[in-house]
Amino acid sequence: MSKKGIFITFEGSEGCGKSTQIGLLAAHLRDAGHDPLLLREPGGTPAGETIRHLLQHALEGENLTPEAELLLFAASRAQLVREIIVPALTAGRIVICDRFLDSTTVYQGVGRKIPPQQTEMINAFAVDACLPDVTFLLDLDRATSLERMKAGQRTLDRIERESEDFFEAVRNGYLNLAALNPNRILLLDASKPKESTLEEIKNAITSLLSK
Ligand code: Z5A
Repeated sequence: MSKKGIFITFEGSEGCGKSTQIGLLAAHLRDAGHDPLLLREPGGTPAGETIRHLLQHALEGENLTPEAELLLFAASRAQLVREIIVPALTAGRIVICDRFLDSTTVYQGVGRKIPPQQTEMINAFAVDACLPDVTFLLDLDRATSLERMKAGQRTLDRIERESEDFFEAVRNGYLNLAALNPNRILLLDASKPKESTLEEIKNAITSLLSK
């Protein structure tokens, strides 16, 4: 893949503020004359959005096994990478994705306890050489995350109905992943006011754009 653009991903537990920060960062980039492409996972393509519905809301998805769930997230990602992300990066665009392969490593690998070598193999097959340049990990304790989700007042999807142990494992999984990938993953305290988190993100992007 010959790549000229910049690939940015956001990760973290539900309600940690990914969509909020993506919106603020996109506005900042547009003010600076860029035209960022905003995507989400699962989803972002017609096939991916259908897979998203099956994974999160459809009755037909209620009894998905961990293995089927892993493969569906990977299928959505494989389509998104080839149909949208690689062409956009090749055209020089800034691509911002709400979740990417780290979500699979953590939710299916750590949360669903699928062995790491299997999640890694499927992740690698799905993305080929398309890896993020930078990943912002918004870390938030479970209590605050639940408060924020309650304030949003929406129906919980299939994964959001998981146990507290599952979400504790997910949070720890993300923190371990950040420790293992210090050059790519920037760990941010998402309990801070949104403006202060945005400042840290803007600083990191400025240094990336100046390279
Ligand atoms: N999943 C998976 O298992 N494996 C995979 O490979 C992939 C995904 C790709 C997708 O969820 C689900 O799929 C997710 C992981 C799984 N499941 N879980 N559980 P989604 O896309 O439907 O939603 P989400 O990514 O989990 O989170 P979200 O609901 O979109 O939340 P968010 O984007 O991180 O947060 P937000 O909407 O920006 O903020 C939430 C609220 O907090 C909102 O009212 C804000 O105004 C407020 N907020 C934001 N920042 C602040 C600060 N700093 N202070 C106070 N309040 C704030």
